Amino acid sequence: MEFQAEQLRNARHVVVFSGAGISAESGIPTFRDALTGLWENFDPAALATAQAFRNDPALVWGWYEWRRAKVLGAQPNLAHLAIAELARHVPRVTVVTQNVDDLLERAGCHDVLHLHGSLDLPRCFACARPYALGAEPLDEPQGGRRIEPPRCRRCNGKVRPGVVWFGESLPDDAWRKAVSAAKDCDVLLSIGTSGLVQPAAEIPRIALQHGAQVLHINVQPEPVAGDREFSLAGKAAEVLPRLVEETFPG
Ligand code: BV8
Ligand code: ZN
Repeated sequence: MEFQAEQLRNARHVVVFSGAGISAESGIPTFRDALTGLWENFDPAALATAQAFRNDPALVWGWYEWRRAKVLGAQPNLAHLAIAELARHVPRVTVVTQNVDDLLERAGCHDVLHLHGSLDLPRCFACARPYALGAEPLDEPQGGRRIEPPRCRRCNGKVRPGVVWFGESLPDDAWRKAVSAAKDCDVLLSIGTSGLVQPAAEIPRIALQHGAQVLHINVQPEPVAGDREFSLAGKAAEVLPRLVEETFPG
């Protein structure tokens, strides 16, 4: 059974849940593409953790600055833009992302819930004071180059990336809002995520449990169960604009 466009057309509240796959066509490698993924030279368990930062702050800060430079040099793609367009037609759209880039905001999405933080909000590792990044990152270093983290103006502590590392809890506010939206929505679009990382991966399941239709958009066909879960295989920047155009023509 195919996902029907009118399910989206008649929706009162849609949740859009995104992962690294939605930024792939903006040139930001996902975590799963072993050969080209962000983690090609690094083991996620080794770098995206507070322990890694304690062990080698310059390596971890350098990795995130490399990623932040990639995002600054990237543009939102047609998938990001299609979500902003969808929000102009559906009475209520809640955008929830696992991504730490700002491409959804730059595409015109508002109140994006970042479950795993953001590259643009670094803070002091010691006293948590927010740190204002310079306008331009260092020119793009080769991935993996060490860059000494800046120091906190208040306590001289090392500045850390504003992301949620493995073993760290998700921001309370974003998590609570995401769960509440998943419980309330009529349709949840899950876009470009492997669904491996917990507890974020629970969001589509919560929506399904509360009666929503769930549509997975992924280059890999997703295994689906029951009569309210669907999968559309293809690239987000191709499938999503077509779905929005078919649902809200003209
Ligand atoms: C917590 C920020 C506890 C950092 C990230 C064992 C079993 C289960 C769970 C655990 C376990 N051991 C540990 C855990 C918990 C752990 C976890 O889930 N580990 C996993 C690896 C098993 N989770 C945590 O630690 C979380 N915290 O549990 O806290 C706690 C509780 C109370 C008090 C204290 C502590 C925190 C997890 C957050 C980690 N931070 N990001 C950074 O970015 O560096 S996760 C990071 O990886 C991303 O944010 C994202 O969430 C994840 C990657 O997943 P995706 O986004 O799905 O991307 P991926 O590359 O995997 O997939 C891309 C998909 O797109 C693919 O399916 C591909 O087919 C598709 N695709 C590709 N191109 C396209 C496309 N689709 C469409 N179009 C395309 N063009
Ligand atoms: Zn400080």
